[in-house]
Amino acid sequence: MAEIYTNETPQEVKEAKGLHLLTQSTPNGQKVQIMLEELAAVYGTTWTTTLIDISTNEQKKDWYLRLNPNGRIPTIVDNTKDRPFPVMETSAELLYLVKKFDKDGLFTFDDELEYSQMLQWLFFWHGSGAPYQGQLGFFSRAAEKVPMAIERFRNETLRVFGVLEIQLSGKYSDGPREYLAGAGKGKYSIADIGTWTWTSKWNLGGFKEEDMNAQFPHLLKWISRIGERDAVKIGTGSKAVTRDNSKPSAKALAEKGAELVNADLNSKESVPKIIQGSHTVFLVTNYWETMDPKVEVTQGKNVAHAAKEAGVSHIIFSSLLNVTEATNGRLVHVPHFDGKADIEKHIRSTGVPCIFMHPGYFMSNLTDMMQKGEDGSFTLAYPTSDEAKFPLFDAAQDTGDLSTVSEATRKSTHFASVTPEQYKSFLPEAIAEEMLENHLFVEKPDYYNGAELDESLSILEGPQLLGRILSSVIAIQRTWDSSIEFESQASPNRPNCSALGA
Ligand SMILES: N[C@@H](CCC(=O)N[C@@H](CS)C(=O)NCC(=O)O)C(=O)O
Repeated sequence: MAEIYTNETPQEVKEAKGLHLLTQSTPNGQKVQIMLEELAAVYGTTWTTTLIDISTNEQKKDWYLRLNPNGRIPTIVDNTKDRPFPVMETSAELLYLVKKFDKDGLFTFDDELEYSQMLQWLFFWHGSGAPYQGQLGFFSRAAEKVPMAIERFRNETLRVFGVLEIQLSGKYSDGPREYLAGAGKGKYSIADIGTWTWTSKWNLGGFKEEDMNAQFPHLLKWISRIGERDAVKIGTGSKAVTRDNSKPSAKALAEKGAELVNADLNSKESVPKIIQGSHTVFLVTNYWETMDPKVEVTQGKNVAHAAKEAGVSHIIFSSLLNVTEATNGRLVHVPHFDGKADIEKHIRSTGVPCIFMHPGYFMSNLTDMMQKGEDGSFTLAYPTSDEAKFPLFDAAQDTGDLSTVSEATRKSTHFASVTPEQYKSFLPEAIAEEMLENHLFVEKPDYYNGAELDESLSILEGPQLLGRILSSVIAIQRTWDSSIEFESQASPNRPNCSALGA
């Protein structure tokens, strides 16, 4: 039997356990993304994700064709079988997912006739809807305009919108319906999911709102009804889960049109929402937000637990040493280090593959601590001798040293060893003891407790590599991130996700 994976298959695809989704947040990708978010909300279903960039034709490469000979996204791979089992074609994927996970039949039907009705609408859109709307997009945006093709696909798209309008208005049945399939007003099912991701983008086909309202009022109401669902918003990226909605990065998402949802790291229930569908979790906890180590440790544990449940492939944690343990109780007031070490222990105990990053001493602290003298020179006053070794770390640039201050200011710089009391007098009372002991720890034993750093440095091959690892993690951390970009960048050059016109 031919190998399902090759050397070119991305490692994260080969190593995925459970369900793995290969997608881009296009109308077809979003069908499966929404379905998974629905299942996650009800049953806690978990999966991992690889984003495929269709603009580079990754989906046409040999490794991908082995999973989906049609060379299109999305594809799901079920790794719980003896041999990884790939599923292609969105409607087949939706059917596979409800069969496997929807134990209570919430998104499908038990009744034979209702089930048949669901299949009819699912197939109608897959075979007679998406291809027309897709081709309308393709020809409308193509550099070479072919009026006959545009006209044909425009008319056919309007015709299939009309078919949905007949069903939803109940014109030839029992009056208006809420959903495409099911008795009475119908029930939300995979037929709606499969149809909605395309029809909700009717405006990209060049249709006017007043015409749509006049011709397809029930279709438009159905589009809004489904668009209100949380899973639909999350699965399409119109809703973004952030830790703090007031941060500039969260605001940037909002400016792109995303609705922001706050996820509270303190709440066990809310953390899975952030982690769901992530490939790798990069965790940074902030002791200084509450200055309560219990809060920080609880947040770290909540994330570690949810990451394990979600089956993520790695946790990367920005950690620190336990000062109390390293000094055998000599320095016991550095909870912003100790708490992180506790979280690290907890992450290790989950068994999820993990990477711990122990950043050195933040150089940004130096600018706060540097005192400018009357003669313009700078003094750095620390409660250590000038022999203490500070592993300087610039969070943005990764490395640097004190001489840069001299270079930048052309003034001399000094180091001053001050007494603990003097040092504390520079600082607000609430943090004075903690910062004092933190610095005493740097002096003795030393920042990394005497550990040899050769192994860590050889992994990093220099600080730039770390930067690269982190930026690639950030790029993939939330499955549907690309959708917002995608919506706003529909361009004639985008290949073959034809709803958006390529
Ligand atoms: N019939 C397929 C269509 C999938 C499809 O056309 N996907 C588009 C994205 S929306 C794609 O992969 N385009 C890239 C290409 O054509 O190479 C399905 O329902 O899964």
